[in-house]
Amino acid sequence: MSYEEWFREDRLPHIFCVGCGNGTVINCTLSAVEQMGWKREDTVFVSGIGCSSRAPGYIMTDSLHTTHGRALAFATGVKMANKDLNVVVFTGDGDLAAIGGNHFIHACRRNIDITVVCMNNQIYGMTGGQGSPTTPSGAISTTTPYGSAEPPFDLCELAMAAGANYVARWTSYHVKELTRAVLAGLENPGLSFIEALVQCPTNYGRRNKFRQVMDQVEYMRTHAMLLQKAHRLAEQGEPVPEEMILVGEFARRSRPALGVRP
Ligand SMILES: Cc1ncc(C[n+]2csc(CCOP(=O)(O)OP(=O)(O)O)c2C)c(N)n1
Repeated sequence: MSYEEWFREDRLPHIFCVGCGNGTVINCTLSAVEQMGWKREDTVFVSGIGCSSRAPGYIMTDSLHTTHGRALAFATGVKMANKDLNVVVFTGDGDLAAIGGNHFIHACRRNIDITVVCMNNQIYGMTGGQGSPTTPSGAISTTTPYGSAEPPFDLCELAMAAGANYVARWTSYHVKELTRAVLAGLENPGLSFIEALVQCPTNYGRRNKFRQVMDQVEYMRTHAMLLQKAHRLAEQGEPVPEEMILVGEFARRSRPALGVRP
């Protein structure tokens, strides 16, 4: 229940649908922030536009709810203006990887000392379920009524290739692992990218044969494969089934970073 110290109860009721996974990610992040011992007055949450980007509104710190896709640009400005601030970005897959894709790769390249938590529901949630850059091939959305014909981005591979210091992926099922990953990201200087796959029962689940909220959570549980296991399989020449969700720590390194406290 550590979120309570940071939670703006006066903002209830929140806008998330019943069964949405975003609350879990907010809770995991606040739990990690609390373990860091950060003070509210030194901590800033920044977001773009989308369901996930509403997260900072429920947190008791100064925050920026910015324009669609531009969260990382604003966060970069905040951090470069005052390196003493702890800066955490909440973003969605559309916000981060579609309209904000360019900001994403350059923030990773610059390796700005901020932590980015992406709630990846694999769809444009807020605008009614259009396909996003992470919509799986074959998945149904309002813009891909016959199944997406495109391959999705792997956000973690992208962040790693672009230069982020810390990269990890978990899901809203993996509460403890996700919290630990956010904590590691907060501790590690440079850009930390944590992808959290989340269920979106309203706009993704009901179109993709997840009739109940728990069906999608169960899917994430049963289809998560530890990165180490995938590497082991690859070494043995065994293919990793395409539908598996690789989870774990993709990168933890110490490239030179921008905005680190002197
Ligand atoms: C410049 C601009 N283009 C489009 C929109 C409309 N818009 C609002 S939210 C959104 C997509 C949100 O998807 P995602 O970032 O995946 O977040 P989610 O709602 O799924 O959490 C879009 C396209 C906008 N607000 N501004």
